[in-house]
Amino acid sequence: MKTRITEILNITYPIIQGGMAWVSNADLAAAVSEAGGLGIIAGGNAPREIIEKEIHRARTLTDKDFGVNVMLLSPFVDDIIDLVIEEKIPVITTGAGNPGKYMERLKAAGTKVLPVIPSVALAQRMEKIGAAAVIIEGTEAGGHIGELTTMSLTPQVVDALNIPVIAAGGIADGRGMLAALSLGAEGVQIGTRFICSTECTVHDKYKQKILSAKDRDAVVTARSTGHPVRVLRNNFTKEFIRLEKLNTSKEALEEAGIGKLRLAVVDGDVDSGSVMAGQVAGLIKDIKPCKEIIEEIISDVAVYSQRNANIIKEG
Ligand code: TUI
Repeated sequence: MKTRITEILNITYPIIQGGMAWVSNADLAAAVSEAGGLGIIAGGNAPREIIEKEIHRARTLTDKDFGVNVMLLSPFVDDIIDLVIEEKIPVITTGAGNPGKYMERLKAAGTKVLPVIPSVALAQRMEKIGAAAVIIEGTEAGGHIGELTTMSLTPQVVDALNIPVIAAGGIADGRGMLAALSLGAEGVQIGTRFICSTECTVHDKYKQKILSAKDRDAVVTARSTGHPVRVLRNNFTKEFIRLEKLNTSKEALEEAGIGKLRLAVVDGDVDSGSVMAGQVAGLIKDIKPCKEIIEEIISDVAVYSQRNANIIKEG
Protein backbone atom coordinates (compact mmCIF):
# COMPACT_ATOMS: atom_id res chain seq x y z
CA MET A 1 0.00 0.00 0.00
CA LYS A 2 1.59 3.24 -1.14
CA THR A 3 0.46 6.82 -0.43
CA ARG A 4 2.29 10.08 0.20
CA ILE A 5 2.14 9.13 3.90
CA THR A 6 4.07 5.86 3.47
CA GLU A 7 6.67 7.80 1.46
CA ILE A 8 7.00 10.75 3.85
CA LEU A 9 7.11 8.56 6.97
CA ASN A 10 9.18 5.70 5.55
CA ILE A 11 6.61 3.06 6.57
CA THR A 12 5.07 0.00 4.87
CA TYR A 13 1.41 0.67 5.73
CA PRO A 14 -0.16 4.13 6.21
CA ILE A 15 -1.23 3.33 9.77
CA ILE A 16 -0.13 5.59 12.61
CA GLN A 17 -0.66 4.56 16.21
CA GLY A 18 -2.41 7.16 18.33
CA GLY A 19 -0.34 8.94 20.96
CA MET A 20 -2.29 7.99 24.07
CA ALA A 21 -1.14 9.43 27.40
CA TRP A 22 -0.06 6.71 29.91
CA VAL A 23 -0.74 4.05 27.21
CA SER A 24 1.56 4.68 24.25
CA ASN A 25 4.94 3.65 25.65
CA ALA A 26 8.03 2.07 24.09
CA ASP A 27 6.49 -1.43 24.04
CA LEU A 28 3.45 -0.38 22.01
CA ALA A 29 5.31 2.05 19.73
CA ALA A 30 8.03 -0.48 18.90
CA ALA A 31 5.46 -3.21 18.18
CA VAL A 32 3.51 -1.00 15.75
CA SER A 33 6.67 0.18 13.98
CA GLU A 34 7.97 -3.40 13.75
CA ALA A 35 4.64 -4.39 12.14
CA GLY A 36 5.05 -1.78 9.37
CA GLY A 37 3.08 1.15 10.81
CA LEU A 38 4.36 4.19 12.69
CA GLY A 39 4.56 3.68 16.44
CA ILE A 40 4.20 6.74 18.65
CA ILE A 41 5.39 7.33 22.22
CA ALA A 42 2.99 9.68 24.00
CA GLY A 43 4.43 12.56 26.03
CA GLY A 44 1.13 13.15 27.84
CA ASN A 45 1.79 15.19 30.98
CA ALA A 46 5.00 13.29 31.77
CA PRO A 47 8.29 15.08 32.47
CA ARG A 48 11.23 14.91 30.07
CA GLU A 49 13.12 12.13 31.93
CA ILE A 50 10.26 9.64 31.56
CA ILE A 51 9.91 10.22 27.81
CA GLU A 52 13.66 10.18 27.29
CA LYS A 53 13.77 6.74 28.90
CA GLU A 54 10.94 5.48 26.69
CA ILE A 55 12.68 6.76 23.54
CA HIS A 56 15.89 4.97 24.51
CA ARG A 57 13.99 1.81 25.42
CA ALA A 58 12.10 1.83 22.10
CA ARG A 59 15.44 1.99 20.28
CA THR A 60 16.45 -1.28 21.96
CA LEU A 61 13.19 -2.88 20.73
CA THR A 62 13.15 -1.75 17.08
CA ASP A 63 15.46 -0.40 14.38
CA LYS A 64 12.48 1.15 12.62
CA ASP A 65 11.43 4.79 12.88
CA PHE A 66 8.94 5.79 15.56
CA GLY A 67 7.52 9.15 16.61
CA VAL A 68 6.57 11.07 19.74
CA ASN A 69 3.22 12.72 20.50
CA VAL A 70 3.53 16.13 22.13
CA MET A 71 0.48 17.03 24.22
CA LEU A 72 0.48 20.82 24.00
CA LEU A 73 -1.38 21.34 27.31
CA SER A 74 1.43 19.56 29.19
CA PRO A 75 3.33 21.66 31.76
CA PHE A 76 6.50 20.09 30.30
CA VAL A 77 5.77 20.85 26.64
CA ASP A 78 8.89 23.04 26.13
CA ASP A 79 11.15 20.32 27.59
CA ILE A 80 9.56 17.65 25.40
CA ILE A 81 10.13 19.77 22.28
CA ASP A 82 13.81 20.20 23.28
CA LEU A 83 14.03 16.44 23.84
CA VAL A 84 12.62 15.41 20.44
CA ILE A 85 15.01 17.84 18.73
CA GLU A 86 18.03 16.57 20.67
CA GLU A 87 17.05 12.94 20.06
CA LYS A 88 16.51 13.64 16.34
CA ILE A 89 13.04 12.09 16.43
CA PRO A 90 12.00 11.93 12.74
CA VAL A 91 8.31 12.75 13.28
CA ILE A 92 6.05 14.12 15.98
CA THR A 93 2.31 14.35 16.24
CA THR A 94 0.84 17.12 18.39
CA GLY A 95 -2.47 17.25 20.23
CA ALA A 96 -4.76 19.57 22.19
CA GLY A 97 -3.48 22.82 20.72
CA ASN A 98 -1.59 24.72 18.05
CA PRO A 99 2.11 23.75 17.64
CA GLY A 100 2.85 26.96 15.67
CA LYS A 101 5.41 28.45 18.02
CA TYR A 102 7.64 25.34 17.84
CA MET A 103 7.37 24.77 14.11
CA GLU A 104 10.48 26.55 12.83
CA ARG A 105 12.83 24.89 15.33
CA LEU A 106 11.36 21.46 14.66
CA LYS A 107 11.60 21.82 10.90
CA ALA A 108 15.16 23.14 11.13
CA ALA A 109 16.05 20.02 13.14
CA GLY A 110 14.54 17.77 10.46
CA THR A 111 11.58 16.68 12.60
CA LYS A 112 8.38 16.35 10.57
CA VAL A 113 5.32 17.72 12.35
CA LEU A 114 1.89 16.08 12.04
CA PRO A 115 -0.55 18.21 14.03
CA VAL A 116 -3.76 16.54 15.18
CA ILE A 117 -6.52 19.07 14.53
CA PRO A 118 -10.33 19.17 14.67
CA SER A 119 -11.25 21.76 11.98
CA VAL A 120 -10.59 23.00 8.43
CA ALA A 121 -9.35 26.43 9.56
CA LEU A 122 -6.67 24.95 11.83
CA ALA A 123 -5.68 22.46 9.12
CA GLN A 124 -5.12 25.33 6.67
CA ARG A 125 -3.05 27.20 9.24
CA MET A 126 -0.93 24.07 9.82
CA GLU A 127 -0.28 23.65 6.09
CA LYS A 128 0.77 27.31 5.83
CA ILE A 129 3.34 26.99 8.65
CA GLY A 130 4.92 23.84 7.24
CA ALA A 131 3.20 20.73 8.63
CA ALA A 132 4.27 17.61 6.66
CA ALA A 133 0.68 16.31 6.86
CA VAL A 134 -2.30 16.80 9.16
CA ILE A 135 -4.17 14.29 11.24
CA ILE A 136 -7.83 15.23 11.36
CA GLU A 137 -9.50 13.76 14.40
CA GLY A 138 -13.24 13.28 14.48
CA THR A 139 -15.33 13.41 17.63
CA GLU A 140 -15.62 9.60 17.56
CA ALA A 141 -12.09 9.46 19.00
CA GLY A 142 -11.22 8.78 22.61
CA GLY A 143 -9.69 11.33 24.98
CA HIS A 144 -9.72 15.06 24.25
CA ILE A 145 -11.97 15.64 21.22
CA GLY A 146 -13.34 18.19 18.77
CA GLU A 147 -16.94 18.61 17.58
CA LEU A 148 -16.99 17.30 14.00
CA THR A 149 -17.21 13.71 12.81
CA THR A 150 -14.49 11.99 10.81
CA MET A 151 -17.00 11.36 8.01
CA SER A 152 -17.77 15.05 7.47
CA LEU A 153 -14.41 16.59 8.41
CA THR A 154 -12.08 14.38 6.33
CA PRO A 155 -13.32 15.34 2.83
CA GLN A 156 -13.60 19.02 3.80
CA VAL A 157 -9.97 19.08 4.92
CA VAL A 158 -8.85 17.03 1.89
CA ASP A 159 -10.49 19.61 -0.41
CA ALA A 160 -8.92 22.55 1.43
CA LEU A 161 -5.29 21.30 1.60
CA ASN A 162 -2.46 20.19 -0.67
CA ILE A 163 -0.51 18.25 1.97
CA PRO A 164 -1.69 14.71 2.77
CA VAL A 165 -4.45 14.11 5.29
CA ILE A 166 -4.57 11.31 7.85
CA ALA A 167 -7.98 10.45 9.30
CA ALA A 168 -8.51 9.56 12.96
CA GLY A 169 -11.47 8.86 15.19
CA GLY A 170 -13.82 5.93 14.64
CA ILE A 171 -11.34 3.70 12.79
CA ALA A 172 -10.56 0.24 14.17
CA ASP A 173 -10.70 -2.17 11.24
CA GLY A 174 -10.32 -2.56 7.49
CA ARG A 175 -13.79 -1.20 6.78
CA GLY A 176 -13.00 1.99 8.67
CA MET A 177 -9.65 2.36 6.94
CA LEU A 178 -11.20 1.84 3.50
CA ALA A 179 -13.86 4.43 4.33
CA ALA A 180 -11.15 6.93 5.32
CA LEU A 181 -9.23 6.28 2.09
CA SER A 182 -12.51 6.73 0.16
CA LEU A 183 -12.93 10.15 1.77
CA GLY A 184 -9.52 11.15 0.43
CA ALA A 185 -7.31 10.41 3.44
CA GLU A 186 -3.89 8.94 2.65
CA GLY A 187 -3.48 7.27 6.02
CA VAL A 188 -5.22 6.56 9.29
CA GLN A 189 -4.39 7.05 12.94
CA ILE A 190 -5.68 4.29 15.20
CA GLY A 191 -5.72 4.43 18.99
CA THR A 192 -8.32 2.37 20.83
CA ARG A 193 -7.77 -0.77 18.71
CA PHE A 194 -4.09 -0.85 19.71
CA ILE A 195 -4.96 -0.72 23.43
CA CYS A 196 -6.38 -4.23 22.95
CA SER A 197 -3.06 -5.57 21.67
CA THR A 198 -0.81 -8.14 23.31
CA GLU A 199 2.08 -5.66 23.50
CA CYS A 200 0.10 -2.83 25.11
CA THR A 201 1.02 -2.74 28.80
CA VAL A 202 -2.14 -1.13 30.22
CA HIS A 203 -3.79 -3.00 33.10
CA ASP A 204 -5.76 -6.01 31.84
CA LYS A 205 -8.94 -4.56 33.36
CA TYR A 206 -8.61 -1.57 30.99
CA LYS A 207 -8.48 -3.93 28.00
CA GLN A 208 -11.42 -5.95 29.35
CA LYS A 209 -13.45 -2.73 29.85
CA ILE A 210 -13.00 -1.97 26.13
CA LEU A 211 -13.85 -5.56 25.13
CA SER A 212 -17.10 -5.44 27.09
CA ALA A 213 -18.10 -1.93 25.90
CA LYS A 214 -21.27 -1.55 23.83
CA ASP A 215 -21.99 1.05 21.15
CA ARG A 216 -23.27 3.77 23.54
CA ASP A 217 -20.72 3.31 26.31
CA ALA A 218 -18.15 5.88 25.09
CA VAL A 219 -19.56 9.10 26.55
CA VAL A 220 -18.33 12.70 26.58
CA THR A 221 -17.44 14.41 29.85
CA ALA A 222 -16.14 17.90 30.64
CA ARG A 223 -17.87 19.70 27.75
CA SER A 224 -18.55 22.56 30.17
CA THR A 225 -14.79 23.08 30.74
CA GLY A 226 -14.10 23.64 27.04
CA HIS A 227 -11.96 20.47 27.01
CA PRO A 228 -14.42 17.65 26.26
CA VAL A 229 -13.04 14.15 26.87
CA ARG A 230 -14.49 10.85 25.61
CA VAL A 231 -14.32 8.00 28.15
CA LEU A 232 -16.11 4.74 28.84
CA ARG A 233 -19.16 5.02 31.09
CA ASN A 234 -18.50 4.04 34.75
CA ASN A 235 -18.75 5.43 38.30
CA PHE A 236 -16.25 8.14 37.42
CA THR A 237 -18.33 9.44 34.47
CA LYS A 238 -21.52 9.22 36.54
CA GLU A 239 -20.03 11.35 39.31
CA PHE A 240 -18.38 13.74 36.85
CA ILE A 241 -21.61 14.29 34.90
CA ARG A 242 -23.46 14.83 38.21
CA LEU A 243 -20.93 17.55 39.16
CA GLU A 244 -21.32 19.17 35.74
CA LYS A 245 -25.11 19.30 36.14
CA LEU A 246 -24.59 21.10 39.47
CA ASN A 247 -22.72 23.85 37.59
CA THR A 248 -19.49 22.97 39.37
CA SER A 249 -16.66 25.39 38.54
CA LYS A 250 -14.22 24.57 35.76
CA GLU A 251 -11.38 24.44 38.31
CA ALA A 252 -13.22 21.95 40.55
CA LEU A 253 -14.07 19.75 37.54
CA GLU A 254 -10.47 19.76 36.37
CA GLU A 255 -9.45 18.86 39.91
CA ALA A 256 -11.90 15.91 39.85
CA GLY A 257 -10.12 14.56 36.74
CA ILE A 258 -6.56 14.70 38.07
CA GLY A 259 -4.87 11.31 38.37
CA LYS A 260 -7.91 9.44 37.06
CA LEU A 261 -6.36 8.23 33.78
CA ARG A 262 -3.38 6.82 35.67
CA LEU A 263 -5.78 5.17 38.14
CA ALA A 264 -7.44 3.24 35.29
CA VAL A 265 -4.38 2.50 33.13
CA VAL A 266 -1.84 1.63 35.83
CA ASP A 267 -3.90 0.53 38.84
CA GLY A 268 -6.70 -1.07 36.81
CA ASP A 269 -9.41 0.81 38.70
CA VAL A 270 -11.83 1.03 35.77
CA ASP A 271 -14.75 2.01 38.04
CA SER A 272 -13.29 5.16 39.64
CA GLY A 273 -10.72 5.92 36.94
CA SER A 274 -10.94 7.60 33.53
CA VAL A 275 -11.09 4.93 30.82
CA MET A 276 -10.41 7.00 27.70
CA ALA A 277 -11.53 5.18 24.53
CA GLY A 278 -13.21 5.97 21.23
CA GLN A 279 -16.68 5.07 19.97
CA VAL A 280 -15.16 2.02 18.23
CA ALA A 281 -14.72 0.36 21.63
CA GLY A 282 -17.93 -1.57 20.92
CA LEU A 283 -16.34 -2.96 17.75
CA ILE A 284 -13.31 -4.50 19.43
CA LYS A 285 -13.69 -8.13 20.41
CA ASP A 286 -10.20 -9.56 20.90
CA ILE A 287 -6.66 -8.94 22.07
CA LYS A 288 -3.91 -9.88 19.62
CA PRO A 289 -0.41 -8.82 18.56
CA CYS A 290 -0.07 -5.49 16.73
CA LYS A 291 1.29 -7.35 13.70
CA GLU A 292 -1.94 -9.37 13.44
CA ILE A 293 -4.11 -6.29 14.00
CA ILE A 294 -2.34 -4.43 11.19
CA GLU A 295 -2.25 -7.41 8.81
CA GLU A 296 -5.97 -8.01 9.33
CA ILE A 297 -6.79 -4.35 8.69
CA ILE A 298 -4.73 -4.26 5.48
CA SER A 299 -6.16 -7.55 4.24
CA ASP A 300 -9.74 -6.40 5.00
CA VAL A 301 -9.20 -3.12 3.13
CA ALA A 302 -8.62 -5.23 0.00
CA VAL A 303 -11.57 -7.57 0.75
CA TYR A 304 -14.06 -4.73 1.29
CA SER A 305 -12.69 -2.72 -1.60
CA GLN A 306 -13.34 -5.71 -3.88
CA ARG A 307 -16.79 -6.14 -2.36
CA ASN A 308 -17.56 -2.51 -3.15
CA ALA A 309 -16.23 -2.86 -6.69
CA ASN A 310 -18.57 -5.84 -7.21
CA ILE A 311 -21.57 -3.94 -5.82
CA ILE A 312 -20.88 -0.97 -8.05
CA LYS A 313 -20.40 -3.17 -11.14
CA GLU A 314 -23.64 -5.07 -10.48
CA GLY A 315 -25.51 -1.81 -9.83
O1 TUI B 1 -5.03 15.47 22.09
C1 TUI B 1 -5.84 14.62 21.77
N1 TUI B 1 -6.34 13.74 22.64
C2 TUI B 1 -6.05 13.70 23.97
S1 TUI B 1 -4.97 14.70 24.80
C3 TUI B 1 -5.35 13.96 26.23
S2 TUI B 1 -4.68 14.45 27.75
C4 TUI B 1 -5.88 15.56 28.23
N2 TUI B 1 -6.70 15.17 29.19
C5 TUI B 1 -7.66 16.01 29.61
C6 TUI B 1 -7.83 17.26 29.05
C7 TUI B 1 -7.04 17.65 28.05
C8 TUI B 1 -6.04 16.79 27.61
C9 TUI B 1 -6.27 13.00 26.04
N3 TUI B 1 -6.63 12.85 24.78
N4 TUI B 1 -6.25 14.52 20.51
C10 TUI B 1 -5.84 15.42 19.51
C11 TUI B 1 -6.76 16.57 19.45
N5 TUI B 1 -6.34 17.78 19.40
N6 TUI B 1 -8.07 16.54 19.47
C12 TUI B 1 -8.51 17.83 19.39
C13 TUI B 1 -7.38 18.61 19.33
C14 TUI B 1 -7.25 20.02 19.22
C15 TUI B 1 -8.13 20.89 19.84
C16 TUI B 1 -7.94 22.27 19.71
C17 TUI B 1 -6.19 20.54 18.48
C18 TUI B 1 -6.01 21.87 18.35
C19 TUI B 1 -6.87 22.74 18.97
O2 TUI B 1 -6.60 24.04 18.79
C20 TUI B 1 -7.20 25.02 19.55
C21 TUI B 1 -6.40 26.25 19.28
O3 TUI B 1 -6.84 27.04 18.42
O4 TUI B 1 -5.33 26.36 19.87
